[in-house]
Amino acid sequence: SAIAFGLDAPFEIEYHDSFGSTNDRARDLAVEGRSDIAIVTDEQTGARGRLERQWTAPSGGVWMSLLVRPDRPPAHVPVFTLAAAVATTRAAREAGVDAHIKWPNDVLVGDGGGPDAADSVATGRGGRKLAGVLTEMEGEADRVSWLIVGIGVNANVDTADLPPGATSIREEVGDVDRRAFVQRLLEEFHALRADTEAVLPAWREYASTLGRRVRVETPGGTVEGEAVDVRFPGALVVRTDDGEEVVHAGDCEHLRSA
Ligand code: BT5
Repeated sequence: SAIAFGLDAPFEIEYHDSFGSTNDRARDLAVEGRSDIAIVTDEQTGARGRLERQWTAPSGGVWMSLLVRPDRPPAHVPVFTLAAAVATTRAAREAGVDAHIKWPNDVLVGDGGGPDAADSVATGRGGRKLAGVLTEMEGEADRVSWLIVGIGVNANVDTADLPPGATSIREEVGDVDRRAFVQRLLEEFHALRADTEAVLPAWREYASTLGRRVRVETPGGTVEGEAVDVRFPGALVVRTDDGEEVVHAGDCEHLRSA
């Protein structure tokens, strides 16, 4: 294996040099009744983003899916997605990358708000995407049966091998020890899943979305206004001209402030 995964982690680790999509592997293991396992691969050949989008996953990244079975109703699942973004941000910051979270779970570099931030989002030069999270689950009405949290981090990857607007740890600060990075991320995620009350405060601390003008494309239409808070289990509260809207899902864009 390209990475020696003798990790002292709170998850069993299954490592692959190459795989189609680690989320698919995690789903097969879910069907077999497994839990608390992290599938990690050096490259993916058929990785997915949200809404059927493609995810580029060349060799050198941290491409990982966590299979867990939280004793929670399906409605609480977004808090685990936010926890994954927080854990990824902490691991990235420990590696020296000035990472922030764009609602709900994009990890960006160079978009911490302020007057120049909106421009940079539009050009991709400021809000450069370092990582993303794709959560899939199956559940009954009152209880999740399995939850897969897919996390993709552009670690030791050239930006030439990524889509426009993406960045990597290599690009920002140089290569990282992926084993230590994964260990840190898993420890953080493990701590947060055990203490979900801690997720939103941590998320707020790292978010670049709050206090910003945003446009969110939701399944029910476009919502534009100032992002004022995040609310359990992970909804964005947007102050619009007509009052407050609570947005549960969508694609969020940071806009120029005035
Ligand atoms: C995401 O989707 O950000 C979720 C990405 C999850 C990837 C992980 S890797 C392990 C696991 N296995 C999988 O198959 N998936 C998960 P979304 O918010 O929909 O963003 C997708 C968009 O980001 C694409 O349409 C591209 O524009 C852009 N993109 C694709 N690859 C990228 C990359 N490596 N870095 C930055 N941006 C990328």
